[in-house]
Amino acid sequence: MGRSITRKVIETRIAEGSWNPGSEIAIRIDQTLTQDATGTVAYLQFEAMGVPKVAVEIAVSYIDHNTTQIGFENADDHKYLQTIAARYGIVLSRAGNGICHQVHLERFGRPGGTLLGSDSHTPTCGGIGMIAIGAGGLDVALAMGGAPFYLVCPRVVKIHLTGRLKPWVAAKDVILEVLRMFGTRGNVNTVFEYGGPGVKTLSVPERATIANMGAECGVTTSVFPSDEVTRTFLRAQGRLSDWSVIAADRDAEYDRIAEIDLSRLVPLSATPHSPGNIATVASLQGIPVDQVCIGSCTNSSYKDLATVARILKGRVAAPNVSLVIAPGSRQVMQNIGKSGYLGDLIASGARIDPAACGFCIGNSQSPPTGGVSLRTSNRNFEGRSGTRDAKIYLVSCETAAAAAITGKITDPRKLGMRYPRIAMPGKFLIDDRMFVFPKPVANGSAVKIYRGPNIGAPPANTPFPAHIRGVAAIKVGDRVTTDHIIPAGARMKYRSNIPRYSEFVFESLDAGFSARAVRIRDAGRHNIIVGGVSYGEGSSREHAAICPMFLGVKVVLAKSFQRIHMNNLVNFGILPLTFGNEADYEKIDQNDELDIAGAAEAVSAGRPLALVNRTKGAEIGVLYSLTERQRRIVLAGGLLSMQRRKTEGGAVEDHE
Ligand code: MIC
Ligand code: SF4
Repeated sequence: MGRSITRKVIETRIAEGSWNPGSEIAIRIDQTLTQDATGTVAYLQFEAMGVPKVAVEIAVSYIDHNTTQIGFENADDHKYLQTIAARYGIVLSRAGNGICHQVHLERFGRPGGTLLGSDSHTPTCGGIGMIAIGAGGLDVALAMGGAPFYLVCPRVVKIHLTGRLKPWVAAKDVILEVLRMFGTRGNVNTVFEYGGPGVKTLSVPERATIANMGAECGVTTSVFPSDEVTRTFLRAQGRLSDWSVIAADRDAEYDRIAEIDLSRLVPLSATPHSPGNIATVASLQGIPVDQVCIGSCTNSSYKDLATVARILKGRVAAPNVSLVIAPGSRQVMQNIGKSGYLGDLIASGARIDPAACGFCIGNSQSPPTGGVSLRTSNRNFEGRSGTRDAKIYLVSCETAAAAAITGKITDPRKLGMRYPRIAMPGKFLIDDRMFVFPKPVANGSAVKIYRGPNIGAPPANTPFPAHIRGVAAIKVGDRVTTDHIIPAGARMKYRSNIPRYSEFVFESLDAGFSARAVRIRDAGRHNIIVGGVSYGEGSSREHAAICPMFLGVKVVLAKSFQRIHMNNLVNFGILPLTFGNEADYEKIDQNDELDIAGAAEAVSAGRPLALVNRTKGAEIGVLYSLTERQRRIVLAGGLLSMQRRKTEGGAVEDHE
């Protein structure tokens, strides 16, 4: 049997284990990326490792999330990141240069390579034939230091594309169809590999849109072949030498094959409040719209914005619509400027935001109370927009532009216009001056690291307790996202200040949680979080583990976990447990006392645990699915504690 692309790329990078879906493997990482919201803590941890210089082919530190600087905190963080980059041989992409995923695709991604990024949408570069994976900042810091990345060897699902998209149907509709087919749960440790004759009809940015939102299905990553279309894209980027063919063998083996006929797709939307709630745009027609936001790492390429410009040309946004457009990169902004499309967008009344995450992460452009916002981004979790009761619909650029004109949700096929076909530049205007490339100073050690008053020390933890004497400090429902666990938006400026940021854990669900957890912790008991299915969906932010750790959380007991978040819990010494019988979720209430006698010893030996609800007098079956390496990390109180103790010559053994 032949090999899939996924298997080929992974097998050439394998550092531990072998190709055997479901088992733990470690792979070598060629490139890393960080962004400013996860980057500061990642680099604090990197510094703590004592590595003199990054050991990967290229490491890029992007400043793209917190560019609306309210207060000094983010500005300080950016200076810190700039000095860290100079010191350790990292490329810095300055604020204004664009969103990490879009810029990485344009300037650094290369077919057949591996990329690890501290952002859940890192798989965007799967559009160019990379195995690109999102992870917590600590995992990325380790990779920058040259360590391999541990993951569960994935099962590979082929998504076989046939046909060609009809006018007004876009790549966004393809991934919304994938979300309709696969949902947001049950796809962990899986790679979506695209193939079939329909692939060649999609440009690299279109493929990137599809790979980007595979994150919403919870997959490890998504990947496309690298072909002539990829070559054309890389040539237009002046990077022909980075091109190579990446293809699956004809008889490649897959765990499952799903087929999508592109010509049968129609405009779709993810309706409030989950990227998995898919409806046809036709069925939503007529809903009045307050806001339209176009951009984010999903849909902000040259072709996306040029298409919007052609649709809006000569028109002005409907009076009830606030129209916001954020280009994905400075390169996109410069190129739509050069070809005149930017002028059409400005003339339509669009407010042009900087090339950054902006509205997508909720730190600007909040919709009105109870408002309807159509967005081309990838997440519509409740409250993420910055307005708790706003209703966010995720749509293609075409559908967003149609609503901007009509003021209500409109199937773009009903606009009565000819579909604008965009001629792509044979060569983009390329201007790399907003990157700061590191100077080959000997180990950069002469560079002084700048630390503002908001930047703390890397977070530390104590070893896992021998016995858990816990309290169910909070009980939450299904699909609690990392946005619920630790909010982004206006709170994101505290990313480098763990004690302060920790005050906002579960803020939108229970504002009293943080203070209660501190009381429980200070009374000498361990905090336990009780959750439902798919706990920790969404972002890769390790703060959703670090801040609970700071508040004394030792265990999260849930019906199921999202992959990146579960790894983050382990990395910070929090034990992720699942219910042996999901119905037992009902046997726990908030404030119940939950004990696990001999927890550390049992985890160390890989033995089953017995959790007793002392308040209810009930025993609850709990499970953990951790490799031996992960068990050792939890017992040490997290990866950093384990490394520290190793350097200090402590008793805790190394995880290697
Ligand atoms: C997001 O889209 O939620 C973010 C903000 O990009 C996060 C990263 C973060 O929280 O900093 C992600 O997707 O990983
Ligand atoms: Fe930025 Fe939004 Fe993409 Fe996250 S999803 S990286 S916030 S643009």
